[in-house]
Amino acid sequence: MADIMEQQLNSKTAMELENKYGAHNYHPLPVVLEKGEGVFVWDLEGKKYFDFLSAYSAVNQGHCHPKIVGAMTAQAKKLTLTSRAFYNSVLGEYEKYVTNYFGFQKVLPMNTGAEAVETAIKLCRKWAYEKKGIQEDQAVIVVCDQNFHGRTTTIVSFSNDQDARKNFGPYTPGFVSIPYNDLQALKKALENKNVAGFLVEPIQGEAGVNTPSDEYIAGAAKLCSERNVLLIADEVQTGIARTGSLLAVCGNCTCEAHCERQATYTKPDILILGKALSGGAYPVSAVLADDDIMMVIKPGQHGATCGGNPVAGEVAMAALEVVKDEHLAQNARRLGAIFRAEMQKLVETSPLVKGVRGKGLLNAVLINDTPESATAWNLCVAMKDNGLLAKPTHGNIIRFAPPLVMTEEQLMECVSIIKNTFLSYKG
Ligand code: IF1
Repeated sequence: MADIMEQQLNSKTAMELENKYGAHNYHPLPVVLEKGEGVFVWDLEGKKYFDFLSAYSAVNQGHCHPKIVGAMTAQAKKLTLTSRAFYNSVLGEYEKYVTNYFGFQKVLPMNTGAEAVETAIKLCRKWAYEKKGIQEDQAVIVVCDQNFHGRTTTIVSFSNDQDARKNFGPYTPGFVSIPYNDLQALKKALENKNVAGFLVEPIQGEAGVNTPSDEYIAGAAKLCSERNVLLIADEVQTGIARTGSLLAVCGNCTCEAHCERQATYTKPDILILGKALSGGAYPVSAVLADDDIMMVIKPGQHGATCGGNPVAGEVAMAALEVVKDEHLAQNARRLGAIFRAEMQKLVETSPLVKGVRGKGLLNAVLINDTPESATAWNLCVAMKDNGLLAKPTHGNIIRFAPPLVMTEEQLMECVSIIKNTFLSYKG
């Protein structure tokens, strides 16, 4: 311990410590963050950056939002964890709040996004056997090519990303993968009477902000409903106002809280939330469904030590209040349109950029080079040096996803940093 304490902690020594003592399961951008506030983060040398990743859309409400941190610290001083062996004074209040907020009868509280996805898979299968009448162990769940739903063994079993799944077998059976944004492919897959559910991201984040047609989710819901198949929407990354509506399945609705007034809203049978459900302050995830689905889970059949803990409940209620109070969905919608328009100008002026896509403040710029090239990475390092943090996905795509509390003035400052970096890039 002495040598660590003797070393003056700076970015160099911090990276060396991670390299020496930590598993090498990530390849971070060479920056060591020590402080965060709103749209800004600071490294160990005090350099300030715009955060244009938001911890992969977990920090939608901005870093260390005082309302969220206040709720967390107040509860943490009272009671942090009881397990579900007993009731606690926060959980019922939180469950009522979050089910009303999103318009479902029940919630099953978990901690990480992957845990929530696993929960949804188990719920769908159990419903299939006990309600739909599919023969036990025969249930099939349809997923999409280029999906990302987490990193557990079952979830990577239906990934087609070799990095995510190779040498983690044997794999969990019971999944069929079809092309994304292809309703004919879904219709064909649903001819199999053993299909229990369709698990889909309304926008594929990791695949490079793969944005489907406006009709896709509603069309999928119709096909599923006609065949008594559960539509399972994974909104871990797209939810909580990120795409300019409360949920991406709200379509083009400008809602900020749950509503069914808008014709564009597609209510999934099972809704999966995570990340910004806590504003990035604490691991909180949730699976929402109505009674006819959720009540197939009986006491002792599913759960987790920390699922539904009182700190998570207070944090999530504060985080969702911030989304409404600060009109984050509207802000994401408005600023996202400005950002894509500005990036489109870069498409026309820079040979490095071949496209921009996204919705709300979940956007990506397609770099005009191969996925194997280091161009996107080098551009991110150059943007870092110019005070903006973003990270490539799938090699030649740069995801741009700032906290939704950003102002137009700050956005335009970031646009300038991005444009200046790209236009002065020498490769
Ligand atoms: C990492 C990716 C994004 C998700 C969706 C479930 C989960 C995620 C749609 C699981 C998590 C995170 C994982 C994080 C980086 C990030 C990510 F690059 F890995 F793929 F956002 F695109 N459903 N996505 O996006 O939630 O268990 O992580 O809480 O693995 O470094 P989790």
